[in-house]
Amino acid sequence: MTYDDDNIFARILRGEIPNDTVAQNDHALAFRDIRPQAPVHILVIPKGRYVSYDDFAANASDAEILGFNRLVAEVVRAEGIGLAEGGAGFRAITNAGAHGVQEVPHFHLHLLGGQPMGRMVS
Ligand code: DGP
Repeated sequence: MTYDDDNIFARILRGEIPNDTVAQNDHALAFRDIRPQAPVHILVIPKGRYVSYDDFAANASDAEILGFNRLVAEVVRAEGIGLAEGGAGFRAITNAGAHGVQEVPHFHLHLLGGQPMGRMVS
């Protein structure tokens, strides 16, 4: 798995392309998707160079994994969609590779909410 340093999210992380940042910490950045599929559609990405979820899960440090997940929790809470705060819930999804129809080859988690998302798997 070769990481492409010219992918669009790498360029966002370098500040070469503007983004609508929601929150960030030392290890991850959260920003609004440019083509929202729901009232809340936020992408959470690690700041490190990981192509896909499996790449991140296998190779990121404990601190990176913790930082990423804590940012997810922070965003969910701030958007009012988390169950812990009485929100109506959300969908978290990540696409990987050709069969996952991944467009941007930098690992990202989609957080979708603000409306019922419909059944995906029965
Ligand atoms: P996917 O790789 O298929 O999981 O989806 C990539 C998502 O990234 C897609 O929902 C659109 C979004 N996206 C693509 N380019 C940009 C961009 O330049 N800025 C932002 N904010 N989102 C983008």
